[in-house]
Amino acid sequence: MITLDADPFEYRFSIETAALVIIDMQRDFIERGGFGETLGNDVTRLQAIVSAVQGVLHAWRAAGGFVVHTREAHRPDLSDCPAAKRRRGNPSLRIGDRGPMGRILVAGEPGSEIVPALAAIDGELVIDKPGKGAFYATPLHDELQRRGIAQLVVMGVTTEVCVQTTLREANDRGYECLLVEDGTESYFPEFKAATLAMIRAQGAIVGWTAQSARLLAALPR
Ligand code: C5J
Repeated sequence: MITLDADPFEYRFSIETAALVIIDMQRDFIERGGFGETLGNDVTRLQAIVSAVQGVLHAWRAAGGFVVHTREAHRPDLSDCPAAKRRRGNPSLRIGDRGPMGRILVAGEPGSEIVPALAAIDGELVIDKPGKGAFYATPLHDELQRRGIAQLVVMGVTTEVCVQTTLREANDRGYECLLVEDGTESYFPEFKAATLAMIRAQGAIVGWTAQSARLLAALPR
């Protein structure tokens, strides 16, 4: 069992029963011309965490841990995209429209791919999800249960949308979750800070948080 100095108190996990879950580190959120930018956001904030996420990913792989990557990506016919989701907001391009990286948030298009520095390798699970949460309408829970996973170490974007929704879904399903503070980011710094505070409040009501340096120091080499 590994014990991590986390907030609001120690987080315990074993590399055999934990999964590293990396949420939506896709070109559509992180690069210019994707979904994030069509909504008027500055994507450079998200680009800044790629190296921290990569550091944890490499250390987790070296420790022999299981890795899950998620992508917010719809079927090409958009049959899994509610009309209300497509209508929402005032983006310059809507889900399914063609942009500089192909059709926005559509599986198989260049924009829906994970950024090259974090691409999945053989043996890692990649989940395409139609919602913000990674458990909604996906096989994720079954895949984790099948492998005896009980703890999730989570990174990715954006902190208050897909990351927070996934953490809450996971918590309700009985997983103990740690969010890596410098491995997640939002287009809005105040939303990131509020999310971290909400997660660890009231005695880890949703989960724990810690800087990646603490996790890296605790992982077996
Ligand atoms: C958003 C996400 N923000 N991955 N998706 O729409 O957080």
